[in-house]
Amino acid sequence: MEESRIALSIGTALDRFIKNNQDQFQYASGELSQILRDIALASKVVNREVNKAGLIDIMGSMGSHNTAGDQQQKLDVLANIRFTRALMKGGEVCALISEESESYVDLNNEGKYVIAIDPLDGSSNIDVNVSIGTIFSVYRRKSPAGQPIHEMDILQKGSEQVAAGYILYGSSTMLVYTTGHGVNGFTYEPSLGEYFLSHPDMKIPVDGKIYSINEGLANSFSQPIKQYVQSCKDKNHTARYIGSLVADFHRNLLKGGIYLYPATAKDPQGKLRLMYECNALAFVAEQAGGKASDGIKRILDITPKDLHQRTPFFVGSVRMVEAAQNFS
Ligand code: FBP
Repeated sequence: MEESRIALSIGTALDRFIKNNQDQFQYASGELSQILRDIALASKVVNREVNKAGLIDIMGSMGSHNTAGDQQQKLDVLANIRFTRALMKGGEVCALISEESESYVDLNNEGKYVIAIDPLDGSSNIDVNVSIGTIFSVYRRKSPAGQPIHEMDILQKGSEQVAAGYILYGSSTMLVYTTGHGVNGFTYEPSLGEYFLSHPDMKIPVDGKIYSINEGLANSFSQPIKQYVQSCKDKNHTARYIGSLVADFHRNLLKGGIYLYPATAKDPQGKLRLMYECNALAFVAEQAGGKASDGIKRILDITPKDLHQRTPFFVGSVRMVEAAQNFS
């Protein structure tokens, strides 16, 4: 037993992987690599707080509301502070778009990158110890560095992302990301404080048997959505809905499936935010061989008009998203 452990390779550390793959990136100058490292570092701090949330006064609401009028959870605010600080440090990032901030944060520097982030997604699950996540997108600014931030730097289409991904704080903590050259997943090893490559070149199955939708809202689904959900039942597909986008997305990425958050009576534009929830997962899904749309249009082709705009979201296995779209 002990002999085999001696020989056991622990795998490729995230830092090493980023370094080894830096040349894949068109603008390879180390800045994007540093941004990925900063996101990984902040996620370790957030992971530590999330893991011991029940022991420290970090549960529950902050008593304030974010831009969408949602109750801000203490961990939402903590995560927003941690990621903002980590991304401000190096000077690579010139502007930050966050679910927790009304407008973008201009970091007044020579940075060439713009970040959109949902620091803690699935906040309704924080207090009940269900998996939650962080979602991030990285863009290059369009206007010359050092000049005032311009709207064209901020309201970029998802197809302009140079990197995107998420962190899943689940039974284990994982960082999954793409820079447009496939998708790789890293598992956090807390005793070493390091992420290691555990899921190289992730691919989502072309078809699946899992559908994820909040059927509690079914009364306000459109007829086509009701028909699509019924078709899943007719095929004895399995319903799985954690209510944490990152956790539902990650399961479907591994097993095949579809996550749908359509337009509803309460949210006629859909609930999820294009800039810091859907664009990143759409990029990851497509890079893993999947598909993402608003039911009609490719998510990555949607030109944002507002930082916090919402969109219906259909994402997952190609055949299932196409089937859902065919009902629309
Ligand atoms: P937050 O970013 O505010 O947490 O909202 C997003 C989210 O919690 C997703 O993670 C999840 O898939 C969805 O909303 C759940 O919404 P609902 O409770 O309406 O099904």
